[in-house]
Amino acid sequence: MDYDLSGKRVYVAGHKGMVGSAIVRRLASEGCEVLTADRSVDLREQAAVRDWYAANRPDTVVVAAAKVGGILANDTYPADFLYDNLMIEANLIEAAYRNDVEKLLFLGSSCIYPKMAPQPIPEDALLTGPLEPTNEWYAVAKIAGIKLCQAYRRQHGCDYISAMPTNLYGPGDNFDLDSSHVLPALIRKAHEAKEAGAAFIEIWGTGSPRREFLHVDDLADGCVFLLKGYSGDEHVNLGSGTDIPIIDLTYLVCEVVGFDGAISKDASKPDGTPRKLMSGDKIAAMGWAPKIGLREGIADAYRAFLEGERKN
Ligand code: GFB
Repeated sequence: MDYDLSGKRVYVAGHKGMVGSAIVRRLASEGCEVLTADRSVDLREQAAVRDWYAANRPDTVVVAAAKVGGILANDTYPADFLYDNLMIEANLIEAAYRNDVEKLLFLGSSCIYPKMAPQPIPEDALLTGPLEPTNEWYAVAKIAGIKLCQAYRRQHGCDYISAMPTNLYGPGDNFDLDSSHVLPALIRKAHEAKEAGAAFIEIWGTGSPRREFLHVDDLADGCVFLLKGYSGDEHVNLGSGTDIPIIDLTYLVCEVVGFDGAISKDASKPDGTPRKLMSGDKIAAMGWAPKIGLREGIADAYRAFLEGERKN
């Protein structure tokens, strides 16, 4: 039976982030009460999380809080990516159990899959091979989150589910060049080069890795779809169904931004996994599909970037 969100107290953990804020926007049409915790609640601290749950009594929880970053940040801060994410998810999931939360959605990442997984990657490729080294710390934490949901379901009958989003982008993204993912980095680089009349922009690695991108508003829609209609043990992939080489993505971003200079490659930076296109068959069979095309989505992300710049 479908889970009706109307009238529920829905806690969105990580509401200030790109993903959490998109989920809050999407929940506005569900007739529920959205709960958020301010920054004074350190989600890595068990007592703080337990106290917050006891005081606020959510019915439903979305675990969109995480320490996230692009390939270089993942590679540079392995302890932060592993420890922070383990603590955040363990505290949020355990406190949900203690406080009789009816339904919980945990968000992971497509980097949970083996580096050389078959493409498109089906859900059952999990734990079938070695991980990509640049992000294995983050991936291990996210795999632990999936397993926590399964363990609470198995031992205590909790309706905790997991979704694995592909590479995300959109309004609210991190545009800091050292810590961001590729798409916001390219938007910023192309924009600044256009403004400065520069001859070229530089991208990291060879440009040949392929990535799949999903606009965060599509992700939020998929999350609400799963919250309402999915109660299975296995995690569900949430992607756009197509991938693109980084070099082609760069051309597309330059076109949208209006920068027509050259593109150079910094081979000292890592490529990461060669390809991670997920299979969307499982969620498609349930009746969900993304709506926002890549070009349209990039234009939206660029608009959000310009708005942010104007505010600063
Ligand atoms: O988005 P990204 O940082 O993360 O990089 P991953 C994707 C690809 O774009 C890599 C290349 O091959 C990068 O080398 N790239 C080219 C750039 N230019 C740039 C640039 O200016 N900035 C960045 N950041 N990349 C992350 C994982 O992997 O994906 C996380 O580290 C998480 O754990 C996330 O899973 C979704 O796709 O390689």
